[in-house]
Amino acid sequence: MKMTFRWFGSKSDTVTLKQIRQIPGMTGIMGFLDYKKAGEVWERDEIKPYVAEVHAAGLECEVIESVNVHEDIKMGVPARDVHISNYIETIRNLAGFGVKVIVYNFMPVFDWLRTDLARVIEEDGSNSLYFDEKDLGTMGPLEIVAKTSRDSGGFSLPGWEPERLAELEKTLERYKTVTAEDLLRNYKYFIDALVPVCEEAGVVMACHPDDPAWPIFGLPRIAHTLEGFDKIIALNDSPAHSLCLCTGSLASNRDNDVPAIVRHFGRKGRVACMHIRNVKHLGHRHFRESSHLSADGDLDMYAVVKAMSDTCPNVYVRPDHGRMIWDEAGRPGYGLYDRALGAAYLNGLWEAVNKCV
Ligand code: DNO
Repeated sequence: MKMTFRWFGSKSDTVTLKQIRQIPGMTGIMGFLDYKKAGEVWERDEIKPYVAEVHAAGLECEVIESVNVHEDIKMGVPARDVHISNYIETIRNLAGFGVKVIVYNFMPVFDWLRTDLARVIEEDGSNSLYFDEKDLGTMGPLEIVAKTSRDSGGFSLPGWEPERLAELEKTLERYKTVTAEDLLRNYKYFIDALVPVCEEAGVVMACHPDDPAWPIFGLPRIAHTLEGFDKIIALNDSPAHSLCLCTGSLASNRDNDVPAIVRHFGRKGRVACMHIRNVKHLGHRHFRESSHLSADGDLDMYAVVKAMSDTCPNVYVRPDHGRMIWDEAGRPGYGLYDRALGAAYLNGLWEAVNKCV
């Protein structure tokens, strides 16, 4: 396990590289140029200073999350070829600076979705990301976007990049004729084009699950169950076509047995990285994000870490979303304190699992 921490860059993150470096066991970051639009090339002279800054802090920059996929690629329209060739150039550029894994997702329009970004947890006064399908009520996609950006506290939210949402109405309209089968076919076209370049450059593509783990607003979504990921993995046999298993996204759907999913794809050699966090179910399609501790949520973190240790011990890991605790103000889900506690807890589980054989 290589323990990493998501970092949004010194202009955009409330957390510093020095703070990250001081978390026990931290080896590197999962990096992001948060101003890049889907479809744009990440230029070498943009990547270089970012990576140099991370290295200067004594950390590695072997994982990038995310290089977002342009909607034209997901929709399968002719303009996709330009975006795919830009994506390929980005892969080559990142590889030139030592990047080994690129995390992305194939969710139409929306990345992750919550109905509250700071729901207070009554027991201890902390707050965390929260979802209740009932709260969507009559809220349509446009309203949820407006609410999320209002509630973001002025921080850019990964997956909610303004340009992605600027043409929301038009994009939603264009998706009306795209089925889950079309999405899978378009995915194959995309991944088949990338794989030869990845193999040559030594880069692995890691697909992140849909979050929450079911279709929303009638949009097709294909990456939220073991069976769905089996179909995705079958699109291309190369180990360069891999997964980023996010335990919290998968566990939002109670039908998903997360440790079993980790074992299934770990054994196939198709887990490149993991996001680890816990969720607490409060009803049907109703949950909040909890601390990482097994006892605080519904996921058995020991079982997750054991599955990882047994089947994919060399994965990159990051403690995913934390609660806001100790009066920290920051990007929802991405403060320092609770994620640092999560890392320490996961390190402890890792040590115990590996000594107790
Ligand atoms: C949310 C993140 C996601 C993730 C992307 C990967 O906090 O886990 O935005 O980075 O889905 O492409």
